[in-house]
Amino acid sequence: MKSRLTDRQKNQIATRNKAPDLTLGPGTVITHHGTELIIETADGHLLRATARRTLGALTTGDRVGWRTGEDQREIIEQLHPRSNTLIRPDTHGKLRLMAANIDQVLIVLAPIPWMNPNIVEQAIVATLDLPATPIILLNKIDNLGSIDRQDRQQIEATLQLWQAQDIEILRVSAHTGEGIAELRTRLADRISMMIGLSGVGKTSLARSITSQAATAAIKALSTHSQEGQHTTRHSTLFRLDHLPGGLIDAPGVRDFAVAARSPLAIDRAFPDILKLAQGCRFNNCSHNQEPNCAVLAALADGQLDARRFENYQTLKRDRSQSPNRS
Ligand SMILES: Nc1nc2c(ncn2[C@@H]2O[C@H](COP(=O)(O)OP(=O)(O)OP(=O)(O)O)[C@@H](O)[C@H]2O)c(=O)[nH]1
Ligand SMILES: [Mg+2]
Ligand SMILES: [Zn+2]
Repeated sequence: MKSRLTDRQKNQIATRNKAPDLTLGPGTVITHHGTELIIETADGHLLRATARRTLGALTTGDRVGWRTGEDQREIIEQLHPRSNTLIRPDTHGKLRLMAANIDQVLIVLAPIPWMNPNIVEQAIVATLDLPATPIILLNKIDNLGSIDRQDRQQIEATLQLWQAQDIEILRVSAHTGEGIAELRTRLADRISMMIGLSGVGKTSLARSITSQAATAAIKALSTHSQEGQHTTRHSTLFRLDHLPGGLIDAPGVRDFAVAARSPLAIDRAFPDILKLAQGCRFNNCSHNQEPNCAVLAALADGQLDARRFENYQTLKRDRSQSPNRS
C-alpha cells in the first residue's frame, strides 16, 4: 500500500536528526516584529535577535539555538523540533504561524463581545488537532449583571453544553480579580495560549496574571510597539511569576475556518454525537436521512442541540470537501 506522509510527519522527519548544537545558547522566541525577534535566554534574559533566513518563519514559543555574532548582534542559528504549530490565515488568506509548542489553549470569551458558539467549537477542534488541551475562559463576569437576562441564560446554557462534554470552564474577571488565582494554578508547568475575539480581555488577563505582562518589559525591548493602540498586534509569551510555564497573548481572531483539522479531532470535540451514533442502525450512518438514526432521534426529542449538530455536520463536510488535508 502506498502511504503519503503528512506535512507534519515530513517536518518531524526533517528535524529528527538535528541534535541541538551545544555551542549555541538555548533560547525561546518570545515575540517577533517582522525580522526582529525577541528571545529569552536560558537564564531568563530577553535579547533582540535576527534569524538565519534558511530557518524559515519563526514564531512565538519556538525553541532555538543562538549565538552572538562578530558584530555583537545575536543570531538564531538553529530551530529545534516543534511539538506543534498553530497556523491561521491572515486577512489576505495567507497562512501564518501564530505560535509553536503549545500545551494548552485558553479560548477566551466575554458576555460582550460574545463569540458565535460554532466558532468556539471550531477552536476546540483546532486545539484538539494540535494536540493541546482546550479550556474555556469566560472573562468579564463582573459584567454579567448588566446584560439582558435572556442573553445571560443563553450564555450559561451554552457553557453548560461544553461543560457536559468535559471541557473545563473557568469564570474570571480581569477587572475584579475573581477566578484569577484558580486560573493561575491551571497555567503551571505548561505553555498556554489565549485566543478569542478582539476586546474580550486577553491582554488584560495577561496583565492580571503575570507581572511580566503588567510591566511590559518586552514592549520596552521592542522598537515597533509605539502604535498608540490597545489592540494586540503580535503574539507574545509571558513567563509566570514563581512558577514554570508561560502564557501567550495573541491578537484577536474572528474564526478558525481554515485551520487544518483531522476527522479524529472533530469527533473528539463532539463526543456526545459520537456516543449517540453508536445507536444508529448503520455504522456508517451520515445522520441525514437514514432509518433508525439515533442522532436524528436525539435531535427530534431535544436531547441534542440542533445548532451543535449542524455545526458538527458543517465541520465534517468542509473537511471532506477541501483538498490536501490528511
Ligand atoms: N468589565 C470588564 N472589562 C474588562 C475585563 N477585562 C478586560 N476588560 C476591558 O475590555 C477591553 C478590551 O480589553 P483587552 O485586554 O485589550 O482585550 P483583548 O482581548 O486583548 O483585545 P485584542 O488585543 O484586540 O485582541 C478593555 O477596555 C478592558 O478594560 C473584565 O474582566 N471586566
Ligand atoms: Mg490584546
Ligand atoms: Zn445516524
